[in-house]
Amino acid sequence: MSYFNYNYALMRKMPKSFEKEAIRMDETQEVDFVKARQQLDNYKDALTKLGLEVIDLDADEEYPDCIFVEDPAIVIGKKALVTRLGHVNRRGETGPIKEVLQNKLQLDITEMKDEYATVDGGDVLFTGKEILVGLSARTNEKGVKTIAETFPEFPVSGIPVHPTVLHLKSIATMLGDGVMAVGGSSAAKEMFQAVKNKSKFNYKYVELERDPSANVLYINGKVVHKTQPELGDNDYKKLLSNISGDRIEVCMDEMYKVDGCLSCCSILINS
Ligand code: CIR
Repeated sequence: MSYFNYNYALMRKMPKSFEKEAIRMDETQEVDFVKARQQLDNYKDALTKLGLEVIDLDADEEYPDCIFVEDPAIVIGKKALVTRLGHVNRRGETGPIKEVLQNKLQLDITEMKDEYATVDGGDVLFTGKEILVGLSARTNEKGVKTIAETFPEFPVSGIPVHPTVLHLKSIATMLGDGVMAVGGSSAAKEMFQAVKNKSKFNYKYVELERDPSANVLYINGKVVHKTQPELGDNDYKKLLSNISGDRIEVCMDEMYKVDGCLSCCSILINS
């Protein structure tokens, strides 16, 4: 059984507050709300085309970043860990997510109890064999410990995240079974070295020039990746030559202004 086979995706609609209030590392970035919402709609269509049933939760104006559902819960197989998010303003995003995972999808739920532990799902890279967890401004050692306790069937290793990078998955995701895409900035290269040193299994690494190119979705043998203008010609060619199955391109440049990427807008589930 592959852990990358899914039949559901959990998403959340975009609140109007996203435009002005979504947290961003570069505060000069201005979001075009109409474009951003269209990009989220296109993303949902891509998941639907891949055969997933998309559960699309209502927006919550109180939580401008609530579309980034990857962060409030980690789902592996039939288990879900509802996180204590690293950014205090995002902590209230978990309620409706937990409700659906528990009641509709019948997953086995764990909630983070330790009031000092924090995890953002964007730091949690599940390779199919082990869990690599970014130690970042959002995810701490106690959070890594909670992940290890929740998923004792997998080795769990902490990977230092460079201060200029938001999450581990901002620079690395799975592109196929045993294949990892990684970004090429100097910060990403440092993190990649730690991934190679700390991981317990060997992977094929597809090294890309741009960090955002390395955030892809691998679903049911197919890949969702960004568009050629976002990737640049070299990364576009390299990605295509490393994808054997079907693929779908989705533009996420508005999300990127607030540090969002492809993986952060859904939780992929097999239930
Ligand atoms: C934040 O700073 O929390 C959001 N603006 C971006 C979160 C992106 N999440 C992710 O990549 N998993």
